[in-house]
Amino acid sequence: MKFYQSLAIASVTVLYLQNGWCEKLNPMFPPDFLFGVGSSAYQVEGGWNKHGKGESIWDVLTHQYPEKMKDKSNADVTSDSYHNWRRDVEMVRELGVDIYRFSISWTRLLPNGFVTNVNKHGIAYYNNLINELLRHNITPMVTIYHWDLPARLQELGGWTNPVIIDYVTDYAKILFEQFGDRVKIWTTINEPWHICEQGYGVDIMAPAMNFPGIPSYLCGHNVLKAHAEIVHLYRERFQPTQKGKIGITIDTSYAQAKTDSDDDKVASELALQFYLGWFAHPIFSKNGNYPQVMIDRIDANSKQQGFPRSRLPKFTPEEIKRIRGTSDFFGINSYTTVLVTRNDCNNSANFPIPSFNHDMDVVESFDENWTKSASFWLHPVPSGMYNLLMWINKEYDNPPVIITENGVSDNNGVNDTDRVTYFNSYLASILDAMKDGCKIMGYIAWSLMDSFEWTAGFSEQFGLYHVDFSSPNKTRTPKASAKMFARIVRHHAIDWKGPDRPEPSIIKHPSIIHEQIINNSSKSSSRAKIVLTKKFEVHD
Ligand code: GBH
Repeated sequence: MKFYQSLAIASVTVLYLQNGWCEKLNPMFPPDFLFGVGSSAYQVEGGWNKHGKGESIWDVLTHQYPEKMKDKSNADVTSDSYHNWRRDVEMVRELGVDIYRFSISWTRLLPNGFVTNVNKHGIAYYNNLINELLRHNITPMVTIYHWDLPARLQELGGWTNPVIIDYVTDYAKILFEQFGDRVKIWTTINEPWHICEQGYGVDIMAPAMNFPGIPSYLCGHNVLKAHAEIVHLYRERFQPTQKGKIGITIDTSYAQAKTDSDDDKVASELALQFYLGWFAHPIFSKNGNYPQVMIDRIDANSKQQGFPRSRLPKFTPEEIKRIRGTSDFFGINSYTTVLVTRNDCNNSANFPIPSFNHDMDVVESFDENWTKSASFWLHPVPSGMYNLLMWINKEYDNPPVIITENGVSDNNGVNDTDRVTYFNSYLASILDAMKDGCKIMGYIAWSLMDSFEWTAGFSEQFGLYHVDFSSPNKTRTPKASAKMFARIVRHHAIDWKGPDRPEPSIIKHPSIIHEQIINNSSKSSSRAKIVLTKKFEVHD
């Protein structure tokens, strides 16, 4: 037998062994592909006023308006990770993942939001967590801002007031100084669309302002500038010695044209530009700035509505330059797909005027046949993940992507077969996108454990670990999906037990229409291409 033949047989044998003698070989991830799990401070920590922690806008919302939560609950205690961080790290170890993505609570560190008062108990808590992770070779990935704004800053108008840019950069500086010697992946701001539109335009997230059409664009403007300032600070003062990566995490559902009609294809493009492009175009496109289609539509609507200027603020050429390229990777959170069609001239969808939805001009719906989850907005449609990744690839010249959140909700305790199917089918779609050229560096499952799901309270759960919220220690138990995810991580392969993939057909994105609408969009990017590797300084 020739050498290369025995080599081939040997590697096939190894592959089979790695897959645990499955009946057929499951698709595999490259060896340097990173796996992780995520959580966020307000959702898991509890200890809302322990050891000097100050109040955030979520403390205010849940305490003053409990009726806004589906089960009138709050996260005063929740999974109590403030006391259970050792067990949390043990769970991350059990899963065998490379990364734990968590966020830092601004008011645990800076109780009233300002650097004039740094809470040493907050510093100690995150030091403990970070050190325990590193002791077990797990890379901490820290989200600087996951929605829990200091209440004091909200009194100044929160993200609608440009002073936020300085204050959030001050806060980030403390994080780099205190933790940057050990934290090598940072994301600045989690899901700007949710912060701005769900927080200011409607009343779904704190501060629940319910003021459509104006503040959300002011918020977006400041979020983008703040993100850029944090990244410039890191790159100038910390990255040269600390050598970490920093990026943003943006979210969208995939917007699938409801029918094959040109109008519906235009709706798909409009939705992706308004949800994702609003924050991605200024950072990742060749020319920077908001998507042209967004500028044009909001300018025209504002004029027609009698505003003397556009409700979408303008960036100066210097600001456009300062924001563009400020992300070492493209962090994307995505859970589901929506079907889209155009609103019509009569505004039949009855959107408030002015409003984000009226500006976007898209009506969303679901396919009755889609599988359901515990969240009304979340239907598992794995092909949507493929389509979204391909859209990002094309629109922003194939940036290195980290899927920073993906997961599904249920209420089934530890027998979460739907979640097992969800992760396998979404990961299979991600592999398809990688086969078709997308640079996907890593995948972070949402979520490590059951927790407070914002206005849904505890009525729907995303955890790989079940949390018994009625027990004193908030006992954590691995679900079927945790065991399955650990196998995926160990073998770097999909873990199908059944014979078939649930959704084999991939619906390709209508790329022709894409070109018609955004004819001046990016085809290539001068942004430095930084490839994340498994080698993080701190482990060397
Ligand atoms: C992410 O947001 C968050 O980053 C994470 O904290 C959260 O736990 C996870 O997803 C699951 O929701 O009226 O449709 O707005 C994703 C977006 C935020 C979508 C909450 C649903 C409430 C219902 N989700 N939102 S909606």
